Amino acid sequence: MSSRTVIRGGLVITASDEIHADVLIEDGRIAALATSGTPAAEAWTAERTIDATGKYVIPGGVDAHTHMELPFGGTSASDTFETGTRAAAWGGTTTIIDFAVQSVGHALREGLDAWMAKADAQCAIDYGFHMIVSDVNQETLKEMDLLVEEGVTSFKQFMAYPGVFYSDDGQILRAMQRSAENGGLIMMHAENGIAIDVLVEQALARGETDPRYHGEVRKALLEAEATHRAIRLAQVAGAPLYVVHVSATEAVAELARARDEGLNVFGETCPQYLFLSTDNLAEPDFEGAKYVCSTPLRPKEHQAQLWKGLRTNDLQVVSTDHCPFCFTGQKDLGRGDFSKIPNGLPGVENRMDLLHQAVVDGHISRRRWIEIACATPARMFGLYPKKGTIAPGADADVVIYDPGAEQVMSAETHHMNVDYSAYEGKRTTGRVETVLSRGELVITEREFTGRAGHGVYTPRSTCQYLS
Ligand code: DUC
Ligand code: ZN
Ligand code: ZN
Ligand code: ZN
Repeated sequence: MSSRTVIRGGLVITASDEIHADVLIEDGRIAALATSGTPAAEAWTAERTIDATGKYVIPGGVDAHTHMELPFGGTSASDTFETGTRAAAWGGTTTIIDFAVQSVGHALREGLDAWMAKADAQCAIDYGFHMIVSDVNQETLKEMDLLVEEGVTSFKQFMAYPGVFYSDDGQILRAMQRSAENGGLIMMHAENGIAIDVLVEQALARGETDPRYHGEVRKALLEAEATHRAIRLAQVAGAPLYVVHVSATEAVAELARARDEGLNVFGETCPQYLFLSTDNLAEPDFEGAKYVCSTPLRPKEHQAQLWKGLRTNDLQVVSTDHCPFCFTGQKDLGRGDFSKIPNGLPGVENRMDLLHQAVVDGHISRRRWIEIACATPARMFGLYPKKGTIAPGADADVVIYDPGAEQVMSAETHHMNVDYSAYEGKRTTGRVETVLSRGELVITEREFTGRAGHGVYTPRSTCQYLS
């Protein structure tokens, strides 16, 4: 039995177009678009009609960087796949790509199976996985080939966190060489963790224990140095590179130079680096702990360069690095020692709205909003055009967005399972009204109508900027 929905009268915005069109959805996919009011559109019949007059009709967001339930620093990120994907839907995101973690001494497969089990039957929206490679060895390298064939086509490595996720330059080079052969994409956490650990030790010895020192020891120069090194290792390996959570002006400059040289180097930044700064880290009474993440927040001056990078395409993607820890009971672990504050910020629910606010503020255009939040992450990680656009054949992952609605971000009203908002009290213009995932209503006029288990695991092809 076929089921049809038609969305009438909205402004359909994709990365490439803005058109006043009706959208016909059939059996979970976009069936057709037709200019509103024309006989072609008027002729459609459907079981369900959604009036989008005065609203935007946009592709569901693709958040290519989340950490539901991530074990970190003796605790675990507070959003489960159930709560985190529900919050994502509230925020207009219909696909996440989370990170399965390989433990040192164990196979990639074990990590992937464990994360598949955590997510299975829990998610409100579709999801995929990248694989965190913590232990590069001959077996791991062989497993990478198999995972690429199966649809886990991207691998995160860490130049930070010695003793936990850390890879040395040799391990990085080997994984990059492998990805050059198998089509995988290496995602790099670019910070010189060995040098940072020395600075952490010295800061603590001086009695510098407050959250703001987290930002001081994790220096922009050490992000830039690692970014440079990752780029050159990738160049030697003949592999593409995607640098995650870029926060420093100096790191953007490294990416821009590499791209000018014609290298396949890509960069992601996150809303926290665009909207927050070291001023937040310096908030008194340990409140700064709410803003401890890595890479760290930077002085405000860095924001202009990040916006510019997004406009000039030296940065291509905005993901959240959503990794929430409650202020009470989790961030707390680092009272008296900033290095014990679990790293990460909540944000999966806020990304689409914050980037729409950036449209309102004149930082980016509407189409660029959709490009950096939907289309490019889908193409980068092999999900396009199934995800990331509104076009015949695409999954009907669609958001009806009210561009004029005012809201105030707050822990009182958000849906993430965390006891604070990184954007508490921030006023934004624009709000998600209705969300469809493969044609099913997940949010209906600001009510959750989805269910855990609607979201399915979605295997991915290789990076579509390379083929
Ligand atoms: N950075 C964070 O802030 N959290 C989790 C891991 C990371 O690299
Ligand atoms: Zn094992
Ligand atoms: Zn990281
Ligand atoms: Zn991350």
